[in-house]
Amino acid sequence: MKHTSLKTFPENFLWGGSTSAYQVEGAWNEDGKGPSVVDMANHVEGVTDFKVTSDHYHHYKEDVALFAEMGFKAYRFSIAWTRIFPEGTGEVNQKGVEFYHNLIDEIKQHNMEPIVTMYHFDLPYALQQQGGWANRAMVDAFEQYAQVLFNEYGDKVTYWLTINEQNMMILHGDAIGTLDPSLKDPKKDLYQQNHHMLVAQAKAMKMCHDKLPHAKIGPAPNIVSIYPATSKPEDILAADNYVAIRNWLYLDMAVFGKYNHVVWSYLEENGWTPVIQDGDMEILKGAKPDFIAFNYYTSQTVQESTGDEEDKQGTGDQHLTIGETGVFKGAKNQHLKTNEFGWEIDPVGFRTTLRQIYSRYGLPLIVTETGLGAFDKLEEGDKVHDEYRIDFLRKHLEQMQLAISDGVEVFGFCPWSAIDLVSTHQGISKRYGFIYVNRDEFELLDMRRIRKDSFYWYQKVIKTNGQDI
Ligand code: BGP
Repeated sequence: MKHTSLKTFPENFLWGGSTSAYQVEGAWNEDGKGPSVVDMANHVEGVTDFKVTSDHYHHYKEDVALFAEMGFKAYRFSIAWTRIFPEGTGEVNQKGVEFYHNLIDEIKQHNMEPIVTMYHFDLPYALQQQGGWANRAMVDAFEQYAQVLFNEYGDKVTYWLTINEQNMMILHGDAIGTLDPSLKDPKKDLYQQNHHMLVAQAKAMKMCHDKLPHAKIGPAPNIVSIYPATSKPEDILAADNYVAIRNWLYLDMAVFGKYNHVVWSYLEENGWTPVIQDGDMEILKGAKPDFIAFNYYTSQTVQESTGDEEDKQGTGDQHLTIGETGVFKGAKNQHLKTNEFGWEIDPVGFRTTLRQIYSRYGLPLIVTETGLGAFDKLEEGDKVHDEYRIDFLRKHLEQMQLAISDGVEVFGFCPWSAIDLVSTHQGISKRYGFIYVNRDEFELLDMRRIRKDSFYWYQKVIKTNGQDI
């Protein structure tokens, strides 16, 4: 649909940027922090681990000042569960609690809104050793953790995100480093984990509303449009299967408190239905998010499953499609270009995604991640000419404005990432930030912060509230 006049970005729109604790903070074992599953995972050969990353733990004041200079209205970051509870439960680590007080205060002093992700991939390793999310006790552990966060930071934080990309942890935990390699029947285990995460999320949303009437809370899955490879009805059905398994399972539960029927029958068919305790469905129905946060990097295209091993081919990357025999098969979209890592670039798909989520749930939306990973080059005179990133973000913003003009309610945009950080499995050289961090894969160099060209571009975008993109 064409618009002759575009709606402008709303007043008080939350322009910002995102990070996650384990990818940006470093200080992985400082001030009492316990190890998380990503600290203990085997790291991909040839790329850095998560021990130092961008050392934001020690540079947070400087970094927050740079975000403020860009004009950020909001900064989305995550709290490392293992700083608060080094063992996942039990004794609170006061130094960890203090760090996030300092960070939040710093953000607020610069007139930015803190947007807090409670859990972004970094499950305490101690909990993993007790069975991780497959263990029902995790629901209580998360509740206890949520309680501490709401008690400590509740009067300073308005926007809470429960779990980052729960769907990617379930579908691509091997790539991200959250999958327990010792699992004997991973799919069955994963859908049990999924159920426990959904119950834990529902309890956290309810607790947030009970304790903090002014606060708003929502889930933060990765949601993207799924295209059929052709108009062949079987391809369309395959896309319908995948969209339910990848997207709607998570949001139907968060918003409506029910299992998506297509997914439920798929779980039954495979013998993967989770154990549901008495009272779980009431808990799930009784919690309502105030908004939906979502991450979008690329659309995905699928076709009919051919029923052979070829269906399952894929790289294990969280943004590339792996098929499932009898359900769908990943396909290449001939109309899209890819980035240096093979991810298809699809700004129009971003508009479609925004429309689809809003039509289905009717809740306000905030984009908590999108962005372009690239091998940036630091040039003479401390310059980083990342016009490819500007181009990516500009095209996505144009489409977001079109979606707003289509009537979609969007209240914020926090691309990935506010500053360079370590990718889930492709190292620090896969950079996303507006700010360059001077280190290499294995050499830390001076870690100085350098404003990229995209920094100045985004500054102008924010200053004009998206009029000049
Ligand atoms: C999302 C995650 C982020 C982030 C991003 C980019 O799936 O929520 O943590 O890392 O993808 O992916 P990658 O780091 O693999 O390039």
